[in-house]
Amino acid sequence: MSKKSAFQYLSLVTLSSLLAACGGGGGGGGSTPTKPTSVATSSSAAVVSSSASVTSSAVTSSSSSAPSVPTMIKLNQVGYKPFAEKLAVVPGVAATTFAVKDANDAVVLTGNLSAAQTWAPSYESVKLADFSDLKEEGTYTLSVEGVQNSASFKIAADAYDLLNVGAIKAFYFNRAGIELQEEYAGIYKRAAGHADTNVIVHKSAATPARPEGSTISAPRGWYDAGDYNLYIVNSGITTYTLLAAYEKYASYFNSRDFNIPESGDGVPDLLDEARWNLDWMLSMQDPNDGGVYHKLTSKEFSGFVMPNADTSLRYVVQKTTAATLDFAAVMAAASRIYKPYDANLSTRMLDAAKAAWTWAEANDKVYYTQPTDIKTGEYGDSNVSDELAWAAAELYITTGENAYFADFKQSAGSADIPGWQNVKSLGLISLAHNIDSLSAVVDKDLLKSRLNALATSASTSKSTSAYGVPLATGDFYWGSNSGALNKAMMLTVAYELDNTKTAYLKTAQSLLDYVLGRNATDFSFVTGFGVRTPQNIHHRPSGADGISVPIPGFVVGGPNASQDDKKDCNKPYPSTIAAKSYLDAQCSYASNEIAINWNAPLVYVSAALQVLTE
Ligand SMILES: [Ca+2]
Ligand SMILES: [Ca+2]
Ligand SMILES: [Ca+2]
Repeated sequence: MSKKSAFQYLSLVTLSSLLAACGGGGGGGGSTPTKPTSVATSSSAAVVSSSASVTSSAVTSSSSSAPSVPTMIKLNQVGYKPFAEKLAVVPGVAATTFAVKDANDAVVLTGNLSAAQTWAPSYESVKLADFSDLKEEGTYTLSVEGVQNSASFKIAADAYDLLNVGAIKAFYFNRAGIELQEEYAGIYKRAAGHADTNVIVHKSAATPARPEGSTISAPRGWYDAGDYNLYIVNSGITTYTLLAAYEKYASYFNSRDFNIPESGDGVPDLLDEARWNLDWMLSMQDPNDGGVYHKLTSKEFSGFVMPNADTSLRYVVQKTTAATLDFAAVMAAASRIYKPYDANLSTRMLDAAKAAWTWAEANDKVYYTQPTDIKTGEYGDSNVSDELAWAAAELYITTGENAYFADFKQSAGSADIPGWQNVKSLGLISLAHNIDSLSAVVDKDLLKSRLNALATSASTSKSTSAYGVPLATGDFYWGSNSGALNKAMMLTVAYELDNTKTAYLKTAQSLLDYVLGRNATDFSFVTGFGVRTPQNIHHRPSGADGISVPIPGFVVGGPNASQDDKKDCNKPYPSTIAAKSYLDAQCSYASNEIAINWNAPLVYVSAALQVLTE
């Protein structure tokens, strides 16, 4: 693919009408994409997990040659709020000043570049331009003598409104068991797939009440990622993150209309979208004992076909402690959040959470073991102390019963960046969000100090980084973009507890900027949002729908230093360097897949920065 064709993007005007009935002003324009439609071929790549937390061996330059100088100015391609910190990464050329020009090519701001510095993850020599002083709304470019002008970017009061809608609408596009109608899906309308009303109980999940080969009904839910399977563990952190965004920013979301089938029904659309998956999760609990099946899956990954063309048999597989505790945590949180809208549902969710908790107490070390006839994602986890802690925190907050909190073990460990396998800090988020109603059993000072320690460390890392982002070479693992966004989420949580710590907000902003273009690949990693965005995502509907432009609103996994898909990809990565290990090809499930747990923190962070920054 030529570099030029990679710049093709979906018209934001089209995007705006597609995503929301009354979304934010789109602005901008776009060329009509002409990239050939990707051919829907079968790819049975043995993806171990679509979002594995892989500890990568950092790929670093082994030579003693000088760092490379990038060719482009890198900045957030979507835009900035007027009072946000605004940084651009500039190639390490001789120039010492920069200028920002408005849409009429008039210079509106000039400033000095920082000294050149090498960013270890990309092994590049770069300078930083700080144009935070520019606060006027408008469309601009940044220029430096000797290099190409930056992509145009905007400063706008509604900078992240449309991005937030897009990130949420991606969940609608990944709904199982529903036809996507043109009214809501535009050109991405499609037939329903995977009704899942006759799901087979796999022998690994068999019980006397539900023997092997019997069937259950478990409809709805979101497809996990680029594949069509559904996994409770990954659904747990994902659904929670959306609910947490709502719990913290309810007044923001209450005024939003996402143009989904449930718009206008009196329930906030974010809660409607989350409900689609919560209904599925509820059906994954065995009512006979409270245990929760680990996943609903076909035996192997399907080819790159549309949902309705995948008619393979579907199974529920093995109840596990991790799945059951994640379920307990999510249902406990959902119970308090849906209470104002549906008291009966709220009660049902809390009862389900308690039944799950009871099962997990009696089955506290049932780890997932992939049956030999099942080849799809594992989401295995042999440490469930963090799942126990998270469920304990949510049950405590919702019920007010102090006894639950003992299992949170507040004095142990430190705050860290959550991921599907490591969820204790999700409990910290809920405790922070509910800090005004916590009983004395919680040490609030300790809660704050833990979050402050994490946020201070990230902010220090950002302040010394050549790219102005708190990311080191070791952060470029499979799904690295979600690591960046989850870090940003934790920073906003810490900032909410102490809004004198403006560095936390700036550091969160830097991570969103990173995902949206201030990175070593020149891509904005969210489909449809930015000037240069992923075109060939590893996502079955986008691969099979006959439409050249991928479905918008999905964040891709991003640079992955270990390049775990090299053996399955006939195209080479552009570089072996960690922060450049990104390949915009459908075969690249290890850098260019999408996943619900990667999109969820984009929802949270885009809402938080929209609300918290003037
Ligand atoms: Ca609604
Ligand atoms: Ca765990
Ligand atoms: Ca497509």
